[in-house]
Amino acid sequence: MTALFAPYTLKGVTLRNRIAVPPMCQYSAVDGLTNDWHEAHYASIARGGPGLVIVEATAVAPEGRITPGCLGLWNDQQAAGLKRVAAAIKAGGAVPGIQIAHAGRKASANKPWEGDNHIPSSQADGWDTIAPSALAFGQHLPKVPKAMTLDDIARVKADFAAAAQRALDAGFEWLELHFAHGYLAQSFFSVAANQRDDAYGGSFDGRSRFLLETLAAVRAVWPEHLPLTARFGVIEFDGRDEETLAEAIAVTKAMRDGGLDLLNVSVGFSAPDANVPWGSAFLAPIAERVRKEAGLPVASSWGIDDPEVADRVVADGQMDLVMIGRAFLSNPHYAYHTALALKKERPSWVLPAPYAHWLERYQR
Ligand code: FNR
Ligand code: 531
Repeated sequence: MTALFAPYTLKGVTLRNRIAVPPMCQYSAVDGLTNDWHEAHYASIARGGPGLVIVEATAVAPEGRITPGCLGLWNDQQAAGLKRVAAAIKAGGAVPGIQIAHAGRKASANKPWEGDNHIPSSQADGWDTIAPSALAFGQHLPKVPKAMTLDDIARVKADFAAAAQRALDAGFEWLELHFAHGYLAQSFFSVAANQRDDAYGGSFDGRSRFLLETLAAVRAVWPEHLPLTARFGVIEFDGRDEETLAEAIAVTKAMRDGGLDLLNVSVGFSAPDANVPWGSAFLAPIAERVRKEAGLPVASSWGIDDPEVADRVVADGQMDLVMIGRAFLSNPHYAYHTALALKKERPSWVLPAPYAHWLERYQR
């Protein structure tokens, strides 16, 4: 049994293997609603063999979408569409997960192939953005957000809890809070983006408060037997890596104590001038450090699609789950082909029975 294809149990959920598909925006929604594309896309990925499929960043409020094409989970109609997506993922044999998010000052942007730029609020499909402080991200996202009031903060925390409840009712079994990639929660933690002088800014405790209180609000509605996880940028590659990592590990310990079951280790992307050392599995050593020092299971991603590399990062204890994204866009059966590449010939360990039965008996 290779490490990568060993089942994984967290709380009351068992994944058929260690391969997870991380959230990947599809920019295909209207008013936050799913459509045939989302059902076809997620169904195709799930039946290709991963243990877990996490639905793309899904906004907890209209102004929390990154683009007008993002999914939302702030009303019952959106929940009804996502219920079908969760069922399609489960039918494929994968555990259905969803990432709930608020884009903060990175919201109101157009699609990457339309420029990845802010849409002016004066345009029909643009809106005013909110953030910890009235500081723009910069470069292609120049809009200055409104600094959130304490009422805004309370409302957004409640929006996360309400979206978590809707996700549970829609049949999702794995929840990921989007605390990474320069969006709202990450920007509260960032010394560059958060220059508040009240209880939600300044010191480490101040900059951690929004994350810990949002986690607590979601923990109160998300059942103990289902994994409650977060994706969090633990490093910014901005020249302050040691300080950032030390603080990130400290807040991760606090989240673990607050009921977080697993951390999806990622990059902060809090400022446009990061010097990210892109490369095969470049985050794996960082994930390993968080796993050991914060003492909780971790997942991570970024260029881990080579079968031998994916198997090794799990076998070496660097992470418990491997998040493999773009490889699944080019090959929805990536998990099955990786099983073959690792000389695990038993499709029944990877694919649903209707496929496994015939593939098992007619191996070429
Ligand atoms: C992403 N990524 C991403 N991450 C996240 O936390 N929420 C999201 O909704 C998205 N959306 C998204 C869309 C698209 C088109 C891409 C390519 C990526 C990041 C993604 O989950 C993953 O971490 C990266 O793609 C790196 O992993 P791979 O693709 O190198 O395996
Ligand atoms: C970040 C990314 C950067 C470089 C390569 C792939 C992905 N993602 C973050 C996504 C949106 C798209 C870009 C989210 O977290 C929503």
